[in-house]
Amino acid sequence: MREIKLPKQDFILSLSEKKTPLRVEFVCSGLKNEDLPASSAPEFALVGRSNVGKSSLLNYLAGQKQLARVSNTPGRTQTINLFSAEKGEFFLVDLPGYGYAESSHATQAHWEKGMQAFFEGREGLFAIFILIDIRREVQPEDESLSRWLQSLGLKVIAIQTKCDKIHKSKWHEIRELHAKKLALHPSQIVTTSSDKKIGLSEVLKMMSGMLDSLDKELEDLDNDTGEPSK
Ligand SMILES: Nc1nc2c(ncn2[C@@H]2O[C@H](COP(=O)(O)OP(=O)(O)OP(=O)(O)O)[C@@H](O)[C@H]2O)c(=O)[nH]1
Ligand SMILES: [Mg+2]
Repeated sequence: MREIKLPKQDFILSLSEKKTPLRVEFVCSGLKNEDLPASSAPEFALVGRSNVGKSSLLNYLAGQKQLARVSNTPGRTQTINLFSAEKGEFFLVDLPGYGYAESSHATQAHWEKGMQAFFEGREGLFAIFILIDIRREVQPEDESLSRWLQSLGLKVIAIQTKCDKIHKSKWHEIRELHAKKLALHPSQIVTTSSDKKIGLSEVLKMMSGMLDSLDKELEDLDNDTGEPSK
């Protein structure tokens, strides 16, 4: 992570106040870490069950319709897809989903193996958005993934998707339930709808907060080792 260029404080501050979509560009796709260019800035990955709305969220954040491929058929995204945001200040990664009914044990095992290597080995990766369909209960796979990612030292935030499908009066209660299952605080959950364009500024605020705490952690590390801080 030390070779990664962090955004400057004024950029992080402007991100926390931003109300418009990000400038996002596709960089490349790959099946594994080695297929991707080396990390040059902090990276956020979108992870979650197939069909939960990862690619739709990426398109929403980017204010574009077809940047990432969206489909009704689970299993649409099959590769690791890297996108640069705000001219390379940070990166977004759209990942294949897990846990759709038709997938075989072999497919699931393959997902786990491929993703494990990615999460453990990707140098710039520091933050994960776990997406949960607001209408669904948190599944055991989501739960163990959240705990495992946190144990790797990655920052984890949950994003509830498709909130247009549930009346607003229920959001608070579901947020508490989802948070508990995912071993997160309710303040680490954002409620969104890519269809109805709800939640963009909250997601950007979360990103800004995560970048800010990464900046502070690296500064503390530098101070601990006696190296001059940035
Ligand atoms: N109502 C509603 N539907 C949504 C929303 N977001 C995504 N969808 C729909 O959910 C389906 C799956 O969306 P994707 O974005 O392809 O889901 P994914 O998580 O990328 O799926 P995989 O690539 O298969 O893992 C599509 O039919 C989307 O139109 C939302 O906010 N509201
Ligand atoms: Mg997808």
